[in-house]
Amino acid sequence: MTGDLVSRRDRNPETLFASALEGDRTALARLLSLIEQGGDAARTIGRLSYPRGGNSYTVGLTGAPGAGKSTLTSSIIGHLRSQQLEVAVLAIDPSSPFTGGAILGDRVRMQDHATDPGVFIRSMATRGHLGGLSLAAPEAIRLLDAIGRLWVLVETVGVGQVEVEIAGKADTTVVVVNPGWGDSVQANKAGLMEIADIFVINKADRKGVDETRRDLEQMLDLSDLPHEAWRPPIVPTIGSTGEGVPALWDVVKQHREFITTSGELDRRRRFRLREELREIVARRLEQRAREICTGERWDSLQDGVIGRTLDPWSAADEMLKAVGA
Ligand SMILES: Nc1nc2c(ncn2[C@@H]2O[C@H](COP(=O)(O)OP(=O)(O)O)[C@@H](O)[C@H]2O)c(=O)[nH]1
Ligand SMILES: [Mg+2]
Repeated sequence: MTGDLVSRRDRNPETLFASALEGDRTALARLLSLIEQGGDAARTIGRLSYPRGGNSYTVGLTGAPGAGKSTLTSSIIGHLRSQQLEVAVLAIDPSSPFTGGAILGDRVRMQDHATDPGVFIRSMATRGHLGGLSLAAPEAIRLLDAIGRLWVLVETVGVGQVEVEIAGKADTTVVVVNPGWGDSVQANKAGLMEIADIFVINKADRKGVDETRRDLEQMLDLSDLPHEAWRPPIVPTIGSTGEGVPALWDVVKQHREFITTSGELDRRRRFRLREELREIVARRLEQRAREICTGERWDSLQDGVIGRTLDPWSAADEMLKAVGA
């Protein structure tokens, strides 16, 4: 009985949000779980977070599985912590068979920072289908923003269309490749080229760095970058030792400066919000469609279509009348 009361209070988004604002990490972790699950609690969290946000800056790291994103992220955390900067990390994992085991690996690797109060690390998996993540990820980022994390790092696997889209939603997107990337078939190359603000050639301790740099330069030459726009720099790193990480971070800061002063950051954020809003509306309509496609009316329209007294389009029109669409 008492246990029930406690767990109910523990799941109350308002209470959790207030605690998270005061630095309670368990409350923050619970809020992120609620966001992951979607539903009413997630909406409440969104309403609480949104007015408090707008201060943090998001850096996305994406690339093929095994490229060294988590290792690199860990080194970046170390670099930021050496300057007393606080950071939150969201590792987004599509729970595919390829990366199913990676969450544990990420945790182990990032464990160096597990007890540091200036660092908050969270893996986020998809429940069900990927579409849910395209709404859950920005909501999670807004929550981290609302509780005052000025730097939010987001690690995503750059394999499929949706993952690449999510990766492209960061303010600065870092695409991580390895020497010999030209031979790799795992990454969505065209998609990654499109979203890259910065290229990292990680595992620069291996041979083939120069060839990979040449390949990337050539691809950049062929792409139609707007005149005088930012040309994505190429930075070699060794994630495991942290070599090249300060140089990478300098470039991240330069990019931030560039898109802030050029107005590109505002344009990107506006575009993202518009897309998200559209997606929310689409999800709501989808939900509504599931709700109205049941019951007597639905059955009789179905019978009409099966009996060929009604065509499917007219039947759909009839159903949509119910929602005034
Ligand atoms: N040789 C070498 N190995 C690295 C480097 N960075 C990461 N690795 C290793 O590459 C493997 C995959 O790294 P991980 O960070 O999990 O990749 P992720 O899947 O992109 O997050 C691990 O065994 C790392 O230790 C590097 O710069 N050089
Ligand atoms: Mg990883």
